[in-house]
Amino acid sequence: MHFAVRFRYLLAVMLSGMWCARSDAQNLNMFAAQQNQPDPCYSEPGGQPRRCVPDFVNAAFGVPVEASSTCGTPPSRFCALSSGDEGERQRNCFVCDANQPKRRHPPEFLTDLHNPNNLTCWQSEPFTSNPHNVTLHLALEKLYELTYISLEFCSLRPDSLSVLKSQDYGKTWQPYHYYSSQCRKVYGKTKNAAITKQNEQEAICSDIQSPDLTSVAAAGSRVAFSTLEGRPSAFDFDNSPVLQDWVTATDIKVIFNRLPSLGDEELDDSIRESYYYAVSDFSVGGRCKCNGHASRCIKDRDGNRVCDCKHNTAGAECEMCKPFHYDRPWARATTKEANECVPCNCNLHARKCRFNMELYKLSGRKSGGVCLNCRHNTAGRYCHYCKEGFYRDEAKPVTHRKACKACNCHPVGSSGTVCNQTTGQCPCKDGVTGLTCNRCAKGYQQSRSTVAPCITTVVPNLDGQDLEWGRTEITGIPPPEHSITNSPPPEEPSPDECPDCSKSTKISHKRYCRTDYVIQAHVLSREMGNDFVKFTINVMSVFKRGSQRIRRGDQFLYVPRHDLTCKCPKLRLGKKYLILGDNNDNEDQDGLYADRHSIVLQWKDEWNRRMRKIRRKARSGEC
Ligand SMILES: *[C@@H]1O[C@H](CO)[C@@H](O)[C@H](O)[C@H]1NC(C)=O
Ligand SMILES: *[C@@H]1O[C@H](CO)[C@@H](O)[C@H](O)[C@H]1NC(C)=O
Ligand SMILES: *[C@@H]1O[C@H](CO)[C@@H](O)[C@H](O)[C@H]1NC(C)=O
Ligand SMILES: [Ca+2]
Repeated sequence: MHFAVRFRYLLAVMLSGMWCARSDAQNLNMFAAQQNQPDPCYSEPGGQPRRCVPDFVNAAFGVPVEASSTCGTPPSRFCALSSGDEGERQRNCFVCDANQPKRRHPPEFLTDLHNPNNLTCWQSEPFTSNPHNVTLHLALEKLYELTYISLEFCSLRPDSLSVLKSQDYGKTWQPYHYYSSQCRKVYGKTKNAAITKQNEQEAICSDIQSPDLTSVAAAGSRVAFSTLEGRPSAFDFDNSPVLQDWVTATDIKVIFNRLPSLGDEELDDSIRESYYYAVSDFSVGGRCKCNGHASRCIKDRDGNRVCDCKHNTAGAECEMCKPFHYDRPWARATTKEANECVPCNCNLHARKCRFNMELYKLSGRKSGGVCLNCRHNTAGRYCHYCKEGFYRDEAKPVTHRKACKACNCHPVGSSGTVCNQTTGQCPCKDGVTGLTCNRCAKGYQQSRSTVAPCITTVVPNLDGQDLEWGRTEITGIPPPEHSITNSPPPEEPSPDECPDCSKSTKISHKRYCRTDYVIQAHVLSREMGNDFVKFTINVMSVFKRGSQRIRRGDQFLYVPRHDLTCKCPKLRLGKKYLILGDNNDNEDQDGLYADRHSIVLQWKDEWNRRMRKIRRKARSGEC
């Protein structure tokens, strides 16, 4: 930054009176003119983000200044000193009167349009003792990055003055600069002290030449403090947070501490009339602070001055990333790097995200955004995969609202509700197949059991059967008739080979006592073995438990194949039976046993009461 050069140029501009003014009307006009112009915050062509800054302005222009002392109420007499043709001191006296337009010297004249040919001056009240402090307070109502502060005097230039700045709208103040002919005596500072990298935020005291009393009244006597001059990091300003902070202020205060002595120790009235401060121009050169992310400042809805932030930034100074743009940390734009804020990648499934430094570092400083509240059944840091119970529909883009499909795992055929998130395959029970586990695999046949909905069969099931049970179907409730698939019945034996199993249909107490177990069961499926047919039954009620301690639920029932072919007993799939049988002595079989000696009767609901009655009687010892 060729600061000194620019500063001199600016000074020249200011002194020539062509001062570039800041006013809202003007800003509006500038805005209108800029409407069709390329946005300086983006490269042209290409639209790449790049550093942009608001115009360099006199931030004080038109801004009201608060003065601790202003002449004119009541009117008072002043005498400006000047030197006559022969070097003698001349007095040029006038009156300050706040009520007379041509004799007013209000604080507005500090920051009005500066015309060197018609100086308008603010003027303090005359004071009776030197030193005497008078303060000017300029509130910019926004953070600015200041390049210089300049004061032009209308009459005698002060001998000592201090400049302070605030970064918090006037709550706290820190010294910015001192001017004095006696730095050490007045401010306890070394005159023109050197600034090193270690004390770049230190206010220094510049020597101010005691004005030659013969030319004290020369108009245009000016002091100007440049904020960066003599500070080593000024040439690497982009990379110096210390100096970036140093030039930042919301408010500037100037305190005039004393005038040079006019030589008269006793202030008589004639001298007294010459002791006052008068300033024709108070300028503050700088830019609205936007951290390189805005090319102008505007007024927001509440009338506050704020940056017109670009690069996905937000805040009065574009000092943070705007919502949902937290994929990398906020940074000030530099000439090399725009450091724009980057939106989180949530595949259109989330509206919120947060920044995570750990993840950012792990990614090689590329991405630190973590999506919050992924919608559309998505999950993950980028909402990039499907949440449990859903799988990716590859036919749709990952950003699609329906990119994730419900697993819809069959409640009976699946052993869980969570499918493979890529393929959608539900976890199927043994013998069950299909994406949602809704069919019996080849070589399996549908049973009525929810535990083993498909069981192996000797008769190959070439097509596979659809499990048509609805979600509400649970153990014990019969399926719709049409879903029952009967496998071919066992081959018919010749009637001669069949025993006479003339059946008693009477359920007597005696009969109850004579058998080992009495149950009500639902026949679910059938599996052919060499000597036995293995039925899967659902035991619905147990009236007598037998030595096998029969419990309710799905289990096997073995029937000798020969007996079955003789229809002794007769068992049909999907039907309910009352079965009175004996304990199974075959240790190879894990289930109940029935044969031609058992009583197997198709169930009638009225038997419920009857069976309970018998059971009660039997339990009371009557067997
Ligand atoms: C000087 O400025 C004052 C205040 O703005 C104005 O009233 C006056 O007319 C100006 N005089 C000249 C000669 O321009
Ligand atoms: C004037 O200001 C100086 C420096 O800020 C201070 O030390 C001094 O006490 C002040 N004098 C009065 C009369 O307020
Ligand atoms: C999901 O299926 C794919 C393809 O068959 C397989 O590679 C992957 O391991 C499965 N994932 C899980 C969690 O089982
Ligand atoms: Ca003025």
